[in-house]
Amino acid sequence: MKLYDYILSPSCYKVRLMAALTGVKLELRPVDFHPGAEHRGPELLALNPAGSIPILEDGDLLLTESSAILVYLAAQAAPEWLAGSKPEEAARVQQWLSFSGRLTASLGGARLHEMLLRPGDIGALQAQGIAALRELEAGLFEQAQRGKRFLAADRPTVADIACFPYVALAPDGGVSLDPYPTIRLWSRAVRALEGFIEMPGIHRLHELKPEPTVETGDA
Ligand SMILES: N[C@@H](CCC(=O)N[C@@H](CS)C(=O)NCC(=O)O)C(=O)O
Repeated sequence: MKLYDYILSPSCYKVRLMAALTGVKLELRPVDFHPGAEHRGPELLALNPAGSIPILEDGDLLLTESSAILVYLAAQAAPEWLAGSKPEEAARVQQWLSFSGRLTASLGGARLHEMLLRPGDIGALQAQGIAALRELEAGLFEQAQRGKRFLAADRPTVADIACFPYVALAPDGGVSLDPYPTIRLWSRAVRALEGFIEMPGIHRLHELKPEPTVETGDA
């Protein structure tokens, strides 16, 4: 399988991470995203008219959209990363896959603005990012109250991988993760997964600081 990839792209990293966690071997085809904007050149636009990466080729199959690619890799190599047969779990996986697009637009947009000087209303992007992080914190907190450490189940699914990178890199866009203890716990759980790989700015769990405490209330 060939991945059109850029090392600093969180969306491409989702695919590299999923492949590493599920033992899928990828051939990486580096894209000159910056400064070359190769993803907007004729060769890549012919593959993905949306002008974005990642793009995955597997024989005759061409896939765009990171969430679809995650589902494809999991279905091929590790179906336990997909939703199981429980209707609520299936719905939650879809909910967070869809939600991950908001993280890309808000936190990802703020990061592009801060790192690559992309034009945009940084205040609005950060405010949308913070609103999304609050939702994520609430969702994970509810899961914690049910004794579950991940977004859709008590095991990681494609939904966690879809949401994780832009959250972990939020500080690159000037958005702090300090107010979100449940998100930080979840991030630790993801970074501690067997087979986890890093990207610049996201490190595997090796620090020994005490875990943040989360009050789960009496209810
Ligand atoms: N919905 C797409 C979005 C991916 C995305 O935003 N990729 C970025 C790189 S991290 C990109 O190619 N952006 C195009 C651009 O900013 O010009 C997906 O999930 O695959």
